[in-house]
Amino acid sequence: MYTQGLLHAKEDDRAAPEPAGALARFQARIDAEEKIEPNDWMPAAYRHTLIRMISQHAHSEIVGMLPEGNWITRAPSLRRKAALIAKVQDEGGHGLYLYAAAETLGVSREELVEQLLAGKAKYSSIFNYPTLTWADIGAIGWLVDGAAIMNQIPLCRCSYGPYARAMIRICKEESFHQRQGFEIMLTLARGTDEQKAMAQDALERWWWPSLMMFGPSDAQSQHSDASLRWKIKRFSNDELRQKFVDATVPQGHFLGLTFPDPDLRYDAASGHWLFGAIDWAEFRNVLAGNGPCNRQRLEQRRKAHEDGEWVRAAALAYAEKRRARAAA
Ligand code: BYC
Repeated sequence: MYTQGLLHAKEDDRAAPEPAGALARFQARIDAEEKIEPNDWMPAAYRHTLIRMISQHAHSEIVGMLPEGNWITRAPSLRRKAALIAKVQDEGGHGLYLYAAAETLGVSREELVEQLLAGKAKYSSIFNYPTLTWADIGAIGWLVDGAAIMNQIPLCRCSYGPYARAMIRICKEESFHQRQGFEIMLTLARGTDEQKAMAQDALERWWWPSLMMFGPSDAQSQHSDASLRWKIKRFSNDELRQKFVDATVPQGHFLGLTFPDPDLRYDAASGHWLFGAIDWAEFRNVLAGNGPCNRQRLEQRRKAHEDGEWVRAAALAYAEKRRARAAA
């Protein structure tokens, strides 16, 4: 519904020449920290970068509901169950705001969902790993939501208005998610030996995939230069990864847990925690569709989409009935 009037963006117009002087004026607005709004002129490549990023982000929220949804029926108490249901529901809401933000750029939600279900769209690598124990729900909140916040707080200052505004609310909710995850880890870490071992095992399995969430190293990142110039991104992938490591390692030590990285050490000269080499072959493999859960995640999304067909049909019929009644 947000795409009306913006349908020109549907063709791939990146090769078309930009109007004379428009590019310089656009960059001057960006440099002056003005927000770009849906009906403003923007270079085709800027529009396409945003559609790519916002849609990947929306898909990540929607697929991200699956690994945690898997534990709703097995949460260890009513309080934990209520918090987990609310968190998963928040993620569905984030997906909706983000699809709506993408629609302001001239692409429809139906089209984006079709791309996801056809296996043509990317979503965050992290959601292709399994949730084997209850401690994984703690580790996801603490590490995955923690990494997401580190990446997403700067997106509240993104140059594209609708994305920046959507991110403000999303970040507030993500920070609650991060705290509930840390609290689960704290409870387990202070629990029985078995519970502590469960927390340690979850940290070992989620640590490296969480570092991969920030994307390839700066040397390998194809899109960072343009996105930084356009102030879509405010920090590079490696800068954000380092901020995350610096914030998270002391939290892990507070929990009394050990990071699965023999090279992890504090460097007093730079004030940073230095970490070992990331296994980029594993990252590429997950992106290529061969992670532990890629196939299962897509199958579950396709089934959920088919099961929801009657809801979409009923909502459309209801809207049509209201429209007809209003017109009568
Ligand atoms: N997984 O040139 P680069 C969440 C792709 S959290 C999969 O550096 P860019 C949540 C990248 O798309 C996660 N693909 O790209 C948390 C590109 O491929 P294409 C969602 C990845 O855009 C908790 C290629 O690799 N957050 O939602 O400058 C609970 C080269 O990368 C990944 C967002 O999406 C990855 N980890 O930087 C529930 C935030 N990393 O498109 C939900 C917004 C890279 O050329 N997005 N790729 O085929 C961003 O900040 C940036 O897009 C990224 C990548 C930092 C992810």
